Amino acid sequence: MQIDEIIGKYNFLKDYIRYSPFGNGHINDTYLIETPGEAFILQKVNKNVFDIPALVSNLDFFFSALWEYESFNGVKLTPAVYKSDEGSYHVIDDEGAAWRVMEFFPGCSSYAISPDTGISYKAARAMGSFQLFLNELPAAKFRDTIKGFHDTPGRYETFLQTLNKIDKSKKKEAAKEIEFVLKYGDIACDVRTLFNSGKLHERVTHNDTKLDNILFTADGQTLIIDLDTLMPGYIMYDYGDMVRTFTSPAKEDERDIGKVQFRIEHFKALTKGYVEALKGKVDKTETQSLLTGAKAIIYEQTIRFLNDYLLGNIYYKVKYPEHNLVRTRTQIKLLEGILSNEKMLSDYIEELADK
Ligand code: GN1
Ligand code: MG
Repeated sequence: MQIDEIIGKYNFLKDYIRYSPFGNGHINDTYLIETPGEAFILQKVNKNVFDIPALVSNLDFFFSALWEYESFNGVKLTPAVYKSDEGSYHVIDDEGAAWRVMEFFPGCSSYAISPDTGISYKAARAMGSFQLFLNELPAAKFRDTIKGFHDTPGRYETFLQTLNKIDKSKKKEAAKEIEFVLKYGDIACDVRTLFNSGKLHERVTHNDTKLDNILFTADGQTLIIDLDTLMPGYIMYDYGDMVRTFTSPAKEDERDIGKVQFRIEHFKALTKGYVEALKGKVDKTETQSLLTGAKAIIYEQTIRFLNDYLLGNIYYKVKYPEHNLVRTRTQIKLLEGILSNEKMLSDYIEELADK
């Protein structure tokens, strides 16, 4: 279906002037639609990645509960999604992809790199406030939009299978990175043990809490976007993805690995923001799992990028053939930063939680 046809399903867009590609997500296609009065975001959700019926059902549930929560608590958590003329939050095209139209905030900012600890604190605090709402939603009503999304042990298994199927020359190109993943397989084992203990509280979680999924509006609001992976999960992964994306002073695809570092002061700021927002609202096992979550998600992301590189870049959008390998290397550097400070980091989390 053409974009024009989708736009035609929203009466308030009928006088639109133009649309243009917008943002830099790795998975979905996003456009800015300008009308004479205001602008909107139009997004096409990738049907090859997401289980669209599950996603539509999750978000219908989420948005129908959100409005009341926001007005009762006097907060705004995420940009509005507007209903089509048929009264639905998503329009499904003839190929089965889902489209949505959302509120746009002129002059808003989002960051690929956290510019200062104040932003790290504020963004994590907003993610914590968002989780307070998610805590009120029944996880049993939500379905997986991607099977095994944050299943670190499962990702590790998939990676081993990939190693068995690719040829030697490909393996040679990424020999060091493969060796790293194999060396730290115990991270996946620890996660499996934690899952199997049955003690970790399953909640509705965001599952893609990277820094650029947090929007800072010109009038000072901090909003959470990119809700496609909203599904049952564990807060350790949401915390972990913030650690992964707030602490490096370099982009996820920085080629100069010397620029990638684990910034402890950002780790502290984001941990403070998140733990403060969720004080008394998560249990002890969850608090104790946070650092495991940080290690797990960075390890998992290393595997995902590397796996995609080895399979010939079939999942992530790439700008050049080694793009996923470059991304793999930044993840490895970050994970090394965490591993060499582990005791200090876990003491810091414990100290905050006990305050
Ligand atoms: C993808 O869609 P985007 O760019 O926010 C990915 C995340 C990864 C991230 C890495 C559905 O997120 O899981 O962490 O890239 N989303 C999906 O930058 O796979
Ligand atoms: Mg996303």
